Amino acid sequence: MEKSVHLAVLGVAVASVTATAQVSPTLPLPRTMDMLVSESGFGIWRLVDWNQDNDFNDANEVQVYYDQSIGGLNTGLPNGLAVMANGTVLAGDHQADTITAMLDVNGDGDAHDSGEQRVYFDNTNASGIQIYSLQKICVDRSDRVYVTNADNNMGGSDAIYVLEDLNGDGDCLDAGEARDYFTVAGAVWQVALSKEYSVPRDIVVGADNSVYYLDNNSEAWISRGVYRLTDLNSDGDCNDAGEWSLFWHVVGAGTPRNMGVDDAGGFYLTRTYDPGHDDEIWWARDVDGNNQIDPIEASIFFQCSNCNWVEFVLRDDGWLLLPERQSGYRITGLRDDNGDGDALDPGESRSHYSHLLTTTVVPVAAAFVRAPVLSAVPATTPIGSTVSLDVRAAKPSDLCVVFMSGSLAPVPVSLDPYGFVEIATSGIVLVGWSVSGVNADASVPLVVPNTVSALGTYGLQAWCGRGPRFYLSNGTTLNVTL
Ligand SMILES: [Ca+2]
Ligand SMILES: [Ca+2]
Ligand SMILES: [Ca+2]
Ligand SMILES: [Ca+2]
Repeated sequence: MEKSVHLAVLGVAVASVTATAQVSPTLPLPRTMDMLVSESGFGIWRLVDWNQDNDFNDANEVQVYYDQSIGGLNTGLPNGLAVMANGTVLAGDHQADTITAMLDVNGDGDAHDSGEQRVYFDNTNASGIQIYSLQKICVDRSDRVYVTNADNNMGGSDAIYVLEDLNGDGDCLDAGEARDYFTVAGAVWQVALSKEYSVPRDIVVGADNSVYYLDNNSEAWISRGVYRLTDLNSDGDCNDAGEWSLFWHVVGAGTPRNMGVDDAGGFYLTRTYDPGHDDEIWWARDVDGNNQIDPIEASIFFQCSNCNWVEFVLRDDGWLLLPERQSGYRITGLRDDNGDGDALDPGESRSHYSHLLTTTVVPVAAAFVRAPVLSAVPATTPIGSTVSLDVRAAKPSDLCVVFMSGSLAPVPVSLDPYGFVEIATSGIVLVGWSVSGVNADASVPLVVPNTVSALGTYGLQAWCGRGPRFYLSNGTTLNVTL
């Protein structure tokens, strides 16, 4: 069904209609733009590849997004970093166990201005949820925030909490807005052995809409690896029978540290062999659909004898970016260009950032700013009808201008530093413009002439932004029929 395809593209908006809506399993990764990198005791950097040479080493490419000494709210040790659908940046502090929300409302490139930062969650919340050792956060397609908590002998439980701003006031401090999503049964500090029963660490939402978290305990009691959480009875948690299962048992010496998931349901897992920092990335996919990774389904994607990756993020163009603290501060990019299942071939790994070349960033966590997304609703329409060209911009109050030409471009054309022109570059016409609302949504109507000469397929693309940062959306098509 064509319509469901477009609803899927607009998955965030669709899924927010009802809190329990199940989302199509074919949702793409969010379109990505600039890279955000958090630094302990500082805040958030914004890395912009202005000259689009696939690195962040050129002039002005390392910018301050949020300096806690200017913004006023401390981001502390920001272990968790995630970006919501309307561009709000969330930073989870591992020390104070708070989450700070930041949004560049006035479009000047930072989140220092009045009203641009607020407490999104802390332990004063009216729901009574107490976080003792915030590990990581992630956001699902309905803007629900998942938080991993490891008690680490400081109290509380090894658990996953879910935060949801039900009253829309911009935080999750109100009653009922934070709740237990999953508690690891029996997970208490093992006093006699001074060991953790479990350590929930990284967390992602999979292409199947299940939540996957990495438990990197020492395997003294329960298996180490990736667990799959699926709320089968839709009661809002995964504590019921059958809702929790070991998805990927990670055996052997290397401690799993971070993970990511791609559009095709592929899982990436970094492993470290401290203290020598021989790091590896493993890739796996549940090919036979038995809801677990069998040994034959996992293989090595990359290895490095002198790495210490602290984070792992996937960009929508296929690059995996790995910020690290080892032999200096750097970001390595990996991409499997020859499709053989690894990034070990010549040219498949390259430096995207080195502190030796530009401003020093000491990375803790990373995430991407979302790029604008355009869809025509419906994408197939008869002559004489009106189509809604829906844009999800990178943030509220962005100008969104929609253009059209006769087709998509055979090959996207780079337009530094604004992304790629994905529609045919001859015969481009202006369709219209709009300004995104508080949810970063904008809509431009297109009236299709009621004439057979309008029949055909067209290419459409949006140009969105404000202040210094404009960016092109994806290209999409409109098919006009009788
Ligand atoms: Ca660059
Ligand atoms: Ca600002
Ligand atoms: Ca609220
Ligand atoms: Ca349940």
